[in-house]
Amino acid sequence: MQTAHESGTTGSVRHDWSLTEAQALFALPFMDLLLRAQQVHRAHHEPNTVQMSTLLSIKTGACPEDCAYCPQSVRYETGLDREALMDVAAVRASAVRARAAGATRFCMGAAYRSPKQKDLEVIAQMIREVRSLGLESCATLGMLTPLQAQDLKSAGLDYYNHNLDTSAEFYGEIITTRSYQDRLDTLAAVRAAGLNVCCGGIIGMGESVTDRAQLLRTLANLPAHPESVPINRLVKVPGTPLANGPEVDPFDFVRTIAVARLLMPCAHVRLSAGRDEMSDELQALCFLAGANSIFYGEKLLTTGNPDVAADRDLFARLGLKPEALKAAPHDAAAPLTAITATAAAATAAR
Ligand code: SAM
Ligand code: DTB
Ligand code: SF4
Repeated sequence: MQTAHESGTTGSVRHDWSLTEAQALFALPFMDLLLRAQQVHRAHHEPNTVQMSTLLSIKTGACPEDCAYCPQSVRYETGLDREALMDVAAVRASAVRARAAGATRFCMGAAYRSPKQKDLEVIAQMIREVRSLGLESCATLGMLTPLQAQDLKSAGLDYYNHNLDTSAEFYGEIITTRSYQDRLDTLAAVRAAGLNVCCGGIIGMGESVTDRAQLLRTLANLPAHPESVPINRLVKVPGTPLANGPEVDPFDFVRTIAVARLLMPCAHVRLSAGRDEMSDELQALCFLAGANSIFYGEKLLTTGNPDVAADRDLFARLGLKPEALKAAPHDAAAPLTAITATAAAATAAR
């Protein structure tokens, strides 16, 4: 008889995935793939438990990069109001609201190619404020040098988000102003600084299944798997070059989540942008496929996200609960377990 390990149901942590192997997973019958993904999920994670991050755009629009999906690029007419770097008190107030709603991580996003030193000093203060509230901190500020990554680590940053977005082969169709290698270099700097890595991609930009397989195996074959893997479904923003792109078959989106789960068993796979246009049933399939993290709160960076009441309702209907922090940051001002317990109780009461 085969052991669970031999039949691939526990999911060993590997860094040598071939394209053929990843493609074979995408080609599995849907039910077989979901079963395997849920088995591997349960071997590595608490079942029915979802980590919740809240996003805030701390500097919006006027970005010099040309990412074809992005409403914040200065090159596209998307009608977005640009906003300078927020002040620290306003960011703190937003983090307080996120914590009260039940988020455990607060992610600050800035429309930069790379941050300037004077801005990093302000952002370091924001990070300290977020951590003093007992929240995990995350930032996504574009490319970083090794020294900048170290400065963010010194300020207390927990996670840095920097996505590969797609395969190296398809990348040039989407972005021309920086290279795939630039992104890998930033990820290496983030890892070397001792930060947790949040890195994923976008589905629905016209990429092939092979591109999706290549993206996921590139992530899985990094020296260490990212701790968080956001899988975004393209939000088609009018005015961007991808505004009229092809629809993604919802089952293919679920398959991508499942393959991410199988290739990176210990990672938190985040069902990220695009949830606002997903049915409850599709989201439930994504959780079944191994997604165990979401962006929580009415807004992503500039586009919509399901409101808190809708997510609490969905969690209650599916029997899902928010993940508690494993250990509160050093200077936590409030016990996070109490906050998540309150959020869970609110959910259960619905
Ligand atoms: N400027 C920084 C950067 O590019 O790394 C940080 C912010 S950027 C908006 C963060 C990520 O959001 C992108 O890498 C992309 O994966 C995702 N994103 C942006 N626009 C999106 C859209 N319309 N739909 C889905 N994901 C999107
Ligand atoms: C990620 O992978 N998705 C988030 C976060 N990391 C920064 C951003 C999604 C942005 C969707 C478009 C918008 O709201 O501007
Ligand atoms: Fe700028 Fe980031 Fe948007 Fe690209 S994804 S245009 S780098 S804000």
